[in-house]
Formats: sequence, C-alpha cells, structure tokens
Amino acid sequence: MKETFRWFGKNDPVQLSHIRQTGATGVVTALHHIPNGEVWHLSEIKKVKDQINAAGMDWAFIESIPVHEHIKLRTGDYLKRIAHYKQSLKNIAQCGIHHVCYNFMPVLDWTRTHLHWKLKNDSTALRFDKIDMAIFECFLMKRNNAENDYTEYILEKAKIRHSKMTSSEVKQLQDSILKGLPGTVDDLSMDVFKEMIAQYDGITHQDLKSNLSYFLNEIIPVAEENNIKMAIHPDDPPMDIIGLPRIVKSEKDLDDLLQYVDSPSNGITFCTGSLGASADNNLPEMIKKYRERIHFLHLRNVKREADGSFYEDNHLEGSSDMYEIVKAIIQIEEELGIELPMRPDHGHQMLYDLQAENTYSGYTAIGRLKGLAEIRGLALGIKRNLMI
Ligand code: DNO
Repeated sequence: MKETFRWFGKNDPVQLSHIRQTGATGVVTALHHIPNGEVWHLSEIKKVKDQINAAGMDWAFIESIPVHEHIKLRTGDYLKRIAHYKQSLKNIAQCGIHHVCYNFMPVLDWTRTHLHWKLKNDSTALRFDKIDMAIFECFLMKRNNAENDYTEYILEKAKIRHSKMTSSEVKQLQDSILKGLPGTVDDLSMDVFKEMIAQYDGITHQDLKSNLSYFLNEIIPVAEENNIKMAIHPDDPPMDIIGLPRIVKSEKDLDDLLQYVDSPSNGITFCTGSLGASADNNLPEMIKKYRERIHFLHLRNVKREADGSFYEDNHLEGSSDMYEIVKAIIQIEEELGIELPMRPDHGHQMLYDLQAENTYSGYTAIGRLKGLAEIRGLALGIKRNLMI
C-alpha cells in the first residue's frame, strides 16, 4: 500500500512538514477554497501541487472534487455544473494528478452525533448514536413522519433521554450533526438544513441512482480520456438518514454503480469504516470481489452496537477484522502488480491533540499517526508471513 495522509490546506494545524514525519509519501487534499461546482483552474491546482512537492511528497489523491447538489438532484444549472466538473478533471490531469475521490450523498456528507465521545482512556472518538439521531430528527428538527423510521424501542429511549438533556447537551447534538465536516459541507443552520432536505422530498433511491448514472455517463468518458481514476466514497453511515436516500452502502449498490459505466475509471474508495458500519457488508470478500475497481483505501474500524449505533474504535479493533482486510489487500496488490493508495482514516483525539486548537474532527495528527503505524506494522507482518 502507498501510505498517504489527508491534509486540509493552509488552515490545517497538521502541516505538510508534520505529515512528512509520519512516513507517508502521499498527500490527500483538495482545493478547499474553491466553491462547490466551480472550475478548478490550472494555476490554483499547480500552487497546491508545488507546495506538496516542495515538502517532499506527491499529491496522491484528490479528496474531493465535490458534486454540486444540483447534479445530485438533476435540477437547476446541473448541466453547467457537470461542464465545470469535466473541465476540472481535464485541468488536474494536465497538472499530472489522476486520482479523484468524490461522493454522492445528499445534503450531508458523513454524519455523527458526537464528535468528542469520551473513551475509557480519556481520548475521544467520533460516534453515531441511533437514539441521539432519533432525538435530533423527531424532537429538534421535527421532521414529518420521522418516527416511522425508528423502532418503538428507539423512540421510547429517545423520549426519555431527550427529557433529561440539558440545553447545552441539546445544542451540542444539533451542532455535531449540522457542523460542516472537514473538507465537505459548510456549517448549516437548522432552517437552511431543512430547506436543503426538503429539496429531496419525493426523490427515491431509484431517482438518485439514475442521477448518479447520468453523471457518471457524462464524466467517466472524460476521466478515461485523461487517464483519471474516479473513486466514489460510500455513504457514511451506510443507511438512509433524515429521510434522505443513500445509494452507496452495500454490495448491491456497488454492483449497480459499476455497471452504470463499465470502465476502469469508474471505481471505488473502499472505506472500511463506512462500509463496516453495516454488518451486512463482508469487507474482505468485497475487497476480493471489487479488486480491479478499488482505487483508494480508507482504513479504520468501527465498533457496531446492537441498536444500530457505532463508534470509531482503534484501527485494529472494532467490529471489522483488520487482519483479514489488510491480507486481502496485500494479496490483490500482489496478484495485480499494483500498489493501492491508502490513508489511515479518522483517529482518536489523544495526547497533545486534546489541547490543540482548531483541529478537524477525526483528523488530528496523533490518532491518525497511531492508526497508520499500527496498519503499517500489520501489513509488514502479513507480507513477511506470506513471504512477499
Ligand atoms: C470522511 C471522509 C469523507 C470523504 C468524502 C468524499 O472522513 O472520508 O468526508 O472525504 O465523502 O467525497
């Protein structure tokens, strides 16, 4: 695996010089200052690329060129936005960058109810709590018919927990869900959020899939001509939330996606954290199945709980078997003669990072470095064992 590390640009307290010290050779970043849906111009791309190269690394993956909501909805000026997307692809290729991660999640990107959930050892983790999500939808946002998406058991628990919450706990929950997560959407107010959600009224899974298919049929030929590998990020969490359809969460969804356009440029970001939050996904088997179409790896581990909640565990612990996952990756790398870019995804906030200011949730330095180091050791052990 080629080790990479995510960098959020000049405002990121984790600087390129720090990333270099992790041993990663590749940087994963985006032009975060360009508004979603606008063209990435050559001069801007080149500036960031030069910075990364000057720090002794390469720009291994773009994460992400975001997909404008109008494209997801196939409404408004979506044709113009698709034209911009194509131009951005041509421009990055001209600068020698050929790997793009993106997602097709409506309104929200990844979603958590807790951004600083305290673990037993006093470090903190990201958490998705089903009961808190029900509180948000049913009592804070008051979405029509939200109750229908929850079991009696969850609703009952939600009612009791909500009645005991302090106003600052309520605010914290709302902020965590509406917070613009790193490198993705902006912070949203409840009113704007509701308006955005309302745009998806009546949009079914099939509608959204057909919009994704349309988008891919437009951009994949351009990606192919420019030797670019597109890698869709799965939905996180891998389930419908807030009444929004989510369409990249299972093997069936990935099968559909790959047949929209049969091209090596139409690939997957295999995020073991996102896909691993669903017990239906057998990750080592899926890695083997999609071997030719996995272009990027996000490695992390979530611990699933009985009621559908989960939290982000240590990279080698949690509900997914990281040993089997890394072994499957190493085997396909050997068989196909490739080296897949991977980044240690999310990490606990721990040690000095607990005091650090302006850190990006999930993207503190030390927690991710710990994950990277553990996975590096695991990979070495597996390789030696397989005598590769
Ligand atoms: C979460 C990230 C995602 C990812 C986007 C890709 O930590 O993996 O936000 O960057 O979904 O477009």
